[in-house]
Amino acid sequence: MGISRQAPARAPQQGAFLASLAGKAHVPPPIWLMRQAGRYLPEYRETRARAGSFLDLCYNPELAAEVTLQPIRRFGFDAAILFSDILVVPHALGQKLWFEEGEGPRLEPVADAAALARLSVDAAVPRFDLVAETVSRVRAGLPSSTALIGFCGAPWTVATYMVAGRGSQDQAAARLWAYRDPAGFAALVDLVVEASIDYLARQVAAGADCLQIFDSWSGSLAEPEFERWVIEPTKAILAGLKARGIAVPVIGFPRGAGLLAARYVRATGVAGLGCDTAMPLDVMARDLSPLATLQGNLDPLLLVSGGEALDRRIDQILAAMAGRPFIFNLGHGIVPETPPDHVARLVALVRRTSGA
Ligand code: 1CP
Repeated sequence: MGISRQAPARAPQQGAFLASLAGKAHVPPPIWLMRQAGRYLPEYRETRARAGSFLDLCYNPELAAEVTLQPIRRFGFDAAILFSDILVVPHALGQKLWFEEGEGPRLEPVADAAALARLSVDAAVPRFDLVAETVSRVRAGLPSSTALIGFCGAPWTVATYMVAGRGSQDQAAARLWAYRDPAGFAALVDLVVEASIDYLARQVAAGADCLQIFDSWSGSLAEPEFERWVIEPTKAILAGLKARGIAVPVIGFPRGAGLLAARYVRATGVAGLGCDTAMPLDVMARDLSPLATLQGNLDPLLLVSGGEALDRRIDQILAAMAGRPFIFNLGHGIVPETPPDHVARLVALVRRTSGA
């Protein structure tokens, strides 16, 4: 598990997040939330309105750094995550991308080799550099014990959007292309792998302490396709980073992978596993300890509904993971309806842990 378990470069000031990722059972466990910067925060909505469009915000280093820092100031999370989007990679490669207000992303679909040939990693550099500038601004504004997470979408998940031109429930367009023309689809995935290595390497050079790879749609693949389109490309990204001398820990988030998540960890060498809401943390921990640190997996909707049920679940998760390296998080991204007060309560309850 070579590259991902080495001591991070920032070791002398290492905070709880990087210690947990390196395999230490920290009490209380560190906490951050996927999509912790976003529409549930009034200060985000204000900055977003100033930026213009969502993409303008992603490519504005000053404002993107500001929204990255907002949830850190408000809640004191143990890690900040770069504010950007997984679809910045296809956009930087040259694919047309826009966000329909209230609906989500739209792209001009890539459906064949000719469309693929119009995309290039060289073209992506200026936009990748803007994101890297955001990373260095965030690092400069963060306490040294707060980790900074860089990220990208996993090639499979990014490809599902590139091929369908939008989000879809079944990822049918990409699955069909992969079945009908595996070599053609592999060319698309290889391009995303290459671009992602470059993108992540720039984020690390600019100050990211850790990387997360979001594979939100890995659960739509059968076992052989999961091997080919989830595990292999993720392995290739980790190998590419290692070849560039990059040793920061990587967290994989193969959402919906179920039983295949353990194989994913063993095959890719990720230091951390983001667990979705359905994953039984204690079972997974017994299987994977001490290979990887688990992260997760509170239901984002429980954070919306709150009350005693939320308090109870927080305690159950803490109890299941007591004595093991663990990073508290949600099982998927925070939703816009989340009351900020509930987030504050979550952080307070997790930090109250004595380790008993
Ligand atoms: O109007 C707005 O403000 C846009 C909403 C929004 C936000 C806040 C989008 C559009 N993206 C983001 C930021 C974002 N996206 C981050 C920032 C860091 C953070 O605070 O966590 C990250 C890590 C992402 C990752 C992302 N984007 C994923 C993977 C994680 C997941 O949620 O599964 C995916 C699938 C996307 C695509 C995307 N971007 C935006 C939306 C609404 C979507 C989902 C589209 C869909 O499938 O319907």
